[in-house]
Amino acid sequence: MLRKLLGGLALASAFLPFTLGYPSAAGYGNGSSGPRQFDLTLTWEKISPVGVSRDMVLINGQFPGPLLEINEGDEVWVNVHNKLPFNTTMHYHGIEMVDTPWSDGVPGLSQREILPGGSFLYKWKALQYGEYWYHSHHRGQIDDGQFGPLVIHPKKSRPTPFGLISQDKDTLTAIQNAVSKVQPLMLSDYRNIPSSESWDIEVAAQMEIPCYDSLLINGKGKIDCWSANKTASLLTAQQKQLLGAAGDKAFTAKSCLPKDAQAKIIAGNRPGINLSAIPAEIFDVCTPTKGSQTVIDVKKDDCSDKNGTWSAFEVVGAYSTLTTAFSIDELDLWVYAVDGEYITPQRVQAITVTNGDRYSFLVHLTAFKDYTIRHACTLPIQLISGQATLSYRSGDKHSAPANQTSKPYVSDAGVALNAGVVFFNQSVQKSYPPFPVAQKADQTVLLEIGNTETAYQWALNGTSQPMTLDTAKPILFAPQPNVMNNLTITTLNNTWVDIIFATVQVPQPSHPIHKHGNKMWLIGSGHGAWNWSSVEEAAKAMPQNFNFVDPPRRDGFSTVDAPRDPTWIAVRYHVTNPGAWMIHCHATTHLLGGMSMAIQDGIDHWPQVPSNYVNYNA
Ligand SMILES: [Cu+2]
Repeated sequence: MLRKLLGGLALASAFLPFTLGYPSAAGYGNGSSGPRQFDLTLTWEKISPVGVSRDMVLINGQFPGPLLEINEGDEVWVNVHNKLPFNTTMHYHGIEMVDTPWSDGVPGLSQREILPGGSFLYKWKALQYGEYWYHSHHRGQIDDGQFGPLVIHPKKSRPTPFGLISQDKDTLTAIQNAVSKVQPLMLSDYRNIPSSESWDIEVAAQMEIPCYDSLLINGKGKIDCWSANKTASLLTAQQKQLLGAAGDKAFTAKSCLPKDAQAKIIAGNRPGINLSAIPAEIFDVCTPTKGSQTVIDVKKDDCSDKNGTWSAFEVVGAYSTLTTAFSIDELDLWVYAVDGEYITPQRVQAITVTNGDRYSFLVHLTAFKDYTIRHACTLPIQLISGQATLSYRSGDKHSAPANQTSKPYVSDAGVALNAGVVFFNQSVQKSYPPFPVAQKADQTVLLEIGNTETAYQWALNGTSQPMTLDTAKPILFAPQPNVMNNLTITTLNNTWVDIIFATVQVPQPSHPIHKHGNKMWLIGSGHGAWNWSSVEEAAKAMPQNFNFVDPPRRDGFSTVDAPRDPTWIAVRYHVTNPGAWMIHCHATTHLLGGMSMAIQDGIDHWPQVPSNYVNYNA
């Protein structure tokens, strides 16, 4: 087994820069003279990420899945083998799938489900560069561990922003070497039961159950039960206010907002809520474990300059529900790419990471010691944190004093510990090189987001997507020209589209909205009701709320948290990639609860779907 594994790694490294630490998938074919190919075998097995056994999805025997390393320009084939006891699909998050929309991995939109025992060959071309991830797009399987990182190494001709970090030649060489060995940091929230069980509890309780057992980094963590005193000392003003409004005094033993407060305030005290259907383990009973911790070793090597060593990381928000503050003690983070694309670097000490986000950053290590990597929940519903270790040595593992404690920048409540701590600021995120946006749109779509029948059912525009979509004939195989309704948006090729996400129900949490098929620009956001017929009209009335010059560009944007009054965001995109794409909230239970729509982009230019995809499981 070991020999086989090493053989695979050696083969991979013959063609690609070998990423130390995080295991790469043993791909074959080098992508230029033939397709770059991977096999991903999914199995359902008992493992213990936090020291307690549960069934999880393993990908090629590991959780999280192996790193897929690809070069820009490669033809990519990913053959997914489903040895799980249930149906599944695989989605390549942020990959635009130009001319191959049938490989996007969304059941009912682009493919039929992969049945147990079946395989599906995803074929696409790597026309982008940067850091991405792949994950199940079926039910709550992300929460069962079906995800892994994906890196596309850029062509040499790509302009890079590293000259804005340093102009020293040796430093730039070290930075380039570090970026070619970028290491994934998969951040996830973890519960000790399968996602299907969580969903059954939600349905029985008629409300969501957002309280987690652990926060993991690269699949490792522990169950850390804080004392009542520690939890009380970390409560934020908003958390105290929520407790007070519900008539509660304290967070639970798992440091969660109690379930009765969730029912009263978050779930709006809707009729039908049944708190007795929620097992005590979900909110109230905390049993600590030792668990395990990810250690990332960095040595002085070809990423070193005269002052220290550069190391590059890709943070992936593989969360189910939570949003966190990510930081590494004592280290500045040079954020150089967001959702895979270069930006003008921002030098920060912390990054807010939500579901689906990717941030690529460099650190410059100058002192040999252990640095704690942290993520701590910033949502009001729970106080929880997770850690890993970044261990910097001169080369000999024992050459530095072990177990020196580093000093945190951010607390276990996700709060900056001193005034010098700067968070990454998306509102001033600039594409590098600049990527201009159109000044006017051809089509405006207004979506009013909120709950529908129950507190666990959600909609982007008044109608929850039924779960029967999973087994429906894929929309890509049966286009519906001119259809515009609560579950479908239709656009024409080479047009510009504005989508306004307006919160009409308050209180309303922030929703991480992800679009498949292309990136979008966040051209505006604000508080108050959206009462305009177009962005143009709104921008005339409140120009300070809009940016048409250099707005941030990503494949996902979060709506503005609306605790009391309505809020809105406006995104703009260019239809250049015809196909059936999903737009949805990336919080697992919101997607499960129906918070998705289909976009038939460029329906006047849809490609012919190859017959083997049309006929798959037909
Ligand atoms: Cu959501």
